[in-house]
Amino acid sequence: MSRPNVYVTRKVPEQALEILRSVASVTVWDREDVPPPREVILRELAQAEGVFSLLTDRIDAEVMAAAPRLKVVSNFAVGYDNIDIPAATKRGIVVTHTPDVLTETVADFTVCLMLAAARRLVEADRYTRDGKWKTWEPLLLAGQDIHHATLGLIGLGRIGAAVARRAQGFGMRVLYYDVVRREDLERSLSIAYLSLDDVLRDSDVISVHVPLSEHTRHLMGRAQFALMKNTAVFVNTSRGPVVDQRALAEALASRRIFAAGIDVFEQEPVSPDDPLLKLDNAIVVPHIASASIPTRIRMATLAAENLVAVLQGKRPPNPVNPEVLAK
Ligand code: 8YV
Repeated sequence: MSRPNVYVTRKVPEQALEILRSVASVTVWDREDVPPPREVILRELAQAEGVFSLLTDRIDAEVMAAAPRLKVVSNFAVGYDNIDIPAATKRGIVVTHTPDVLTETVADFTVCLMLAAARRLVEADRYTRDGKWKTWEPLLLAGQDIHHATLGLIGLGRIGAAVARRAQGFGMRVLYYDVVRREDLERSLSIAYLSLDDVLRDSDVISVHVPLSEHTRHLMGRAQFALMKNTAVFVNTSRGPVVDQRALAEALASRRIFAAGIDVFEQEPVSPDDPLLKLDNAIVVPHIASASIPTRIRMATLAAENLVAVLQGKRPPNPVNPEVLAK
C-alpha cells in the first residue's frame, strides 16, 4: 500500500519530521523565514492526506475544496483561528492542536512582559546603551510595582490559570472575567470573578488570555482602555485582533494607561511604521510567548503525533472537532 502524503508548511524540529516520516511520505516547505505562498499550499495539498500547519497558514474552505484526499490538519499551536473549523467538520477533516505543552511557558513569558513593562526594562536597557546615564536620579526610570498589585485576567483557561498561580508568588490579588465562571479555580487559587468592566476598573495589571473568535475580536477597545487606571500595565499574549491596536496605541501615547507588553498584533508581522512601535511605554515582541526550545520541540512532536494518529485511524490526543471522529 502506498504511503500517505504529508505536507509540512515550515522547517520544524527534526524530532517531529522523524515521527511523520515513520508513516508518511513527507514534503517540507524549506524556508524558515517565510510561509509558503497560497498557491504552493493549494498545489501541495491537492495530493496530501495530511497537513502540518502553522498559524501563518490560512487553511480555509477554498484550500480544503482543493484537497480532496485531506484527512487531517494538524496545527502547530494551541490557537486555531487560522483554520475554518466548520468547513473542516463538514468535509470530515480532523483538526488538531497543541494545548497543555505550552501553558507554563506562555505563562512565564506573560509574567516576563508584565515585569518588563511595569519596570520599564527595555527603555532602561536602551537608555544605558545610548550613553544617557549621567548620574543617579531619585525617579530615574521609575515604574510600577507588581508585588501586591491587583492582577485582572481576561480569560481563565489553561494559560490564564497558570498566570494566576504565578501571581500568588508575587502576593498579587487576582480578579478575572470569563464567559465561563470557574468556581473551582476561584476557591483553589483564591481569585475573584467580576464583570469585565469591574476587572478593568480595579486592576493594576491586565492580561488577556482568550481565544480569537467573532465574540472576542476587539474585546479591548477605546471604551475598555478608558476604564483602566492611568497606572495600569496591559499585557497581551493571546491573539492580536482581540485588541483594537489603534486604541491601545492612543491609550499609551496619551498616558491613559502606563505601559503595555505586546506579543501579538492585528497584522503579523507588525509594520515597522505602526504607531505602537514609536512608543517608549510599549514593549513589542514578535509572537514568542511559547518560544522556549523544549516547548517548541514538544509542540512540534505533539503536532506530529496528532497527525500520525489520524492517518493510522486512531484517536489523536488533541482533536479540535472530535465530532468528526465519532462519524
Ligand atoms: C506559537 C501560539 O507561537 O500556540 C499558539 O496558539 O500562538 C504560539 O504558541 C505559534 O502558534 C506557533 O505556530
